[in-house]
Amino acid sequence: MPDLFDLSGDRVPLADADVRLFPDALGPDEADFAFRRLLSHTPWESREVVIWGKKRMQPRQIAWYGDDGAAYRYSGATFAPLPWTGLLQRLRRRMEVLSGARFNSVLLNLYRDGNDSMGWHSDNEPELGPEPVIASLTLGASRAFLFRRRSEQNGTPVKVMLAHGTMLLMAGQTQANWQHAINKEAGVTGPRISLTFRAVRTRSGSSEDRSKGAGPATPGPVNPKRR
Ligand SMILES: O=C(O)CCC(=O)C(=O)O
Ligand SMILES: [Mn+2]
Repeated sequence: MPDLFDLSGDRVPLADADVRLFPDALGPDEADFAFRRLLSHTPWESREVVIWGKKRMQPRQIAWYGDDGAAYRYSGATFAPLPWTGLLQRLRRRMEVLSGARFNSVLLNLYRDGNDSMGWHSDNEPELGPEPVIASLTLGASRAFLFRRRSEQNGTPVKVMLAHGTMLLMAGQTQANWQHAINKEAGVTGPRISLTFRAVRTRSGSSEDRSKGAGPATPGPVNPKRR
């Protein structure tokens, strides 16, 4: 657990961004418990995506949880969130205490091994607001989280290793100026789960009390560009 009075995390030196790491967001036992439980109890779904006109299965599995109105829009369809479990609510609370932000939904990604990945994208949908705060918790295998500037997509990416129990916090202008990705990694044999907590503007406004600054009402988020 981090020092009680140090809630700022370790700053990742990216210009025009606000990215912080909290390596001990969960203690080892908490992280082990959460990983095992989520791996076996989550109704993981595989989704189809269309890449260059061809249908493919997305190279990871997902699950979407959140408050009632926090809809998930994906490839033109809208999916209702699953209701919060006790464990996910406790994890959300921990992420809120560390980040000082409020979240009404969480996207779980399961990377079964190093063949699973996530393509370059920014989490910049209007439904997330102009400077979204996204807290991403890693459980299981370590993976490299890559950043590249949106304006310099051919540059060498900045690599941040995300290990079991680590939270990565992205805020401010991060999504406006940078993209991120998880590449395939030969040699990674174990699964990794990431939980990306977000504040989505809701249709009903029912979660506005919890997610400060949530505005009017369109379903969100999740970038259909990401593969
Ligand atoms: O698995 C990760 O750490 C990345 C997840 C992510 O970028 C997303 O869900 O938008
Ligand atoms: Mn993302």
